[in-house]
Amino acid sequence: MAFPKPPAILAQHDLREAELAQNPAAALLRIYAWMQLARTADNRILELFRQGLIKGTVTGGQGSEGLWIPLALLADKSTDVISFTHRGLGGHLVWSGHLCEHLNQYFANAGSPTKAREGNIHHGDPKARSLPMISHLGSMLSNVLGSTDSQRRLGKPAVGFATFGDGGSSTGDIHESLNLAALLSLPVVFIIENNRFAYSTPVNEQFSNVELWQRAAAYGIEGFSVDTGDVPAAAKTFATAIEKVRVTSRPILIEAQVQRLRGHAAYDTCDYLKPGELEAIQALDPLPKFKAQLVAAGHSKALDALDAELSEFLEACIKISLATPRPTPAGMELDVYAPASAPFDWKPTPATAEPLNSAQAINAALRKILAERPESLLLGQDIATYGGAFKVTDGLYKDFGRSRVFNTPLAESACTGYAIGLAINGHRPIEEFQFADFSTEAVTQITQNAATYHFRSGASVPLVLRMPCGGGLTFGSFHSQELEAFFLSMPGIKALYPSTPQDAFNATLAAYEDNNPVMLFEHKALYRRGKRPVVWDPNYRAVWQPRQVRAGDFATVVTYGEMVHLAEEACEYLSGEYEKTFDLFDLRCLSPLQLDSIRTSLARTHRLIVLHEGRRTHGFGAELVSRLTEELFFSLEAPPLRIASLDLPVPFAPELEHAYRPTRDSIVEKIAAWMG
Ligand SMILES: Cc1ncc(C[n+]2csc(CCOP(=O)(O)OP(=O)(O)O)c2C)c(N)n1
Repeated sequence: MAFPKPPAILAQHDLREAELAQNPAAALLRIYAWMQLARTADNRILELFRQGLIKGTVTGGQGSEGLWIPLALLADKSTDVISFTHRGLGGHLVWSGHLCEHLNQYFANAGSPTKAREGNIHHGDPKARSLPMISHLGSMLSNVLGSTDSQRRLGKPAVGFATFGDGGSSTGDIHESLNLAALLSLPVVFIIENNRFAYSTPVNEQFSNVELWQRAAAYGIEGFSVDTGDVPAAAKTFATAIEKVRVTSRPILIEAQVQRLRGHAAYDTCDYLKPGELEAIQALDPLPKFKAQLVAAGHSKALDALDAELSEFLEACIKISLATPRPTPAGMELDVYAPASAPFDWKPTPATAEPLNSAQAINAALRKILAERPESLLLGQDIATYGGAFKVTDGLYKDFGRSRVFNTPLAESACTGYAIGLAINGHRPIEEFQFADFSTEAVTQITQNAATYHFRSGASVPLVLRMPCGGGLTFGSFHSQELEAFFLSMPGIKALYPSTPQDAFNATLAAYEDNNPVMLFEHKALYRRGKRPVVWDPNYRAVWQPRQVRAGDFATVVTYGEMVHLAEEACEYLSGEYEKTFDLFDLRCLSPLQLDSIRTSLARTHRLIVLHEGRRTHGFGAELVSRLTEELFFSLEAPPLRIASLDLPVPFAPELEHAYRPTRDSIVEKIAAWMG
């Protein structure tokens, strides 16, 4: 069905600073038209929700239009980056798309830009650099930083708009993002949409008695407050600030005073407000005040005609969106991941003539990536001059410079969000976590944001997360963990776990060229264990499949990481002492699981042993056993054996850690007991 033609004034999505001075009437009428459309659309969406035609909830922007409309009109939408808050419908309308598409999102129908996989205002337009929000307040800022930086790296004069509420201002991500933007000198306008409430909680119960814009000084950036109740004045202030940021490339923090005219969301009864408080807030509504200014300037007739035209357009759009078919589940599972990329055109050069350990093999792969792929960059703590805690990035900063290899502050969440922003915009960042354990600081960005991105928006996030993991090195609870089961219970993440230098080299290249977030688990104990020749392997993508390490017929053994080496030793011993041979598989790819060759083996051996270093309960082995036996259960000749670490935090002392995790001897003992 064709979308209705918008009123002529809505063909203009832009407003330049000069226009406000030279032709204020035209500029202000344009602002008014978009504000009125946003207001009436928000009001009608609320009614449609109350009629049960819109599900979930709706958080209207009534009272915030004096912020969103001038801002979105003033932005250079051919290059700038934004992520709106849950009150920014007006901004979305200006930025891109037809009103019908936005309504389709609310109706969650077949025409929804998120294919109805997300609700209400959780959409954007990644191709037009409007980044779709996730619910977790604070999380979108760092994405804006990354995409803005990506635009600048591509030579575009972009400004980013990182927007959040007074409630969101208390999250850690806000601090991390402000600090990062100031540190990297990113051209980002941070905007606080201060409506003085987080749901029912007033600002005096959210933070101590400071004005939010004053926090700017702590980051060494400019900050100020603006009252969006005076729309023409606010528009001028935004215009000046945006152009200043565009030129100076220094971030700015703006606290925009707005109103929240209809409570937090559709279901909010507002009974936490004092008597008369809601009426007092509603008396500050910027739209009637703005309209009165325009009427006083002689535009009464034009405004009446415009209001009627906008209302007719809105109703026509609602009609079309209501008639759009309901969505179907087709393609949902396929869309969890972005489609595979074609292999990159790598130069077929060997990593080096010398044998390498795994740390050196990863270093060689990273060097190859930096040399051959201009969109690549490396970030992480201490990875530049120092070469990383495990020296895996040794020498790369020296050879490729700070723009490609750079240190980050201790801000895993914002740095991951920043990397996501870079990735959405066409760069391919590789982020090193100093220890995999610290990735828990970035759980929201990894599992809720990056991992869900393609499913909900269709955009790819080609991002490699390097995870130095594993124990046996007396590093204690917080530097030794295996977190694969923790992360991979969430959909949308791929994961490789190499156990040899050649696989480490291949896995780094394979992870890099994938169009999805890929966790690269690197066992720290393997970094320096033994050097092996590492060659250019045209079949490097085979690391996405298991590797058969030994052949045998008594049982099928499945493992990965450092345990591959212990399993080899155990199998060797058992074949000598017990004359039993084993099909031993190094899984290599933990997500998405590729189990066909292992299933074929199990169909022959009828016995399954699963071994891993992570904890047993809810461990990765539970999934492996289940997947491998659900079809072959009745052909098994023994119950599957699961060997894993104890259900404990990783203990520190060597004797305790030895008792905690599988060792060659404990593996032999457990298999021998199982064999009976
Ligand atoms: C990190 C996080 N915690 C809790 C919530 C639930 N929540 C949704 S909106 C909201 C209030 C947000 O207040 P504010 O940032 O001021 O935005 P406003 O709704 O007032 O525009 C809360 C608590 C959330 N979305 N994210």
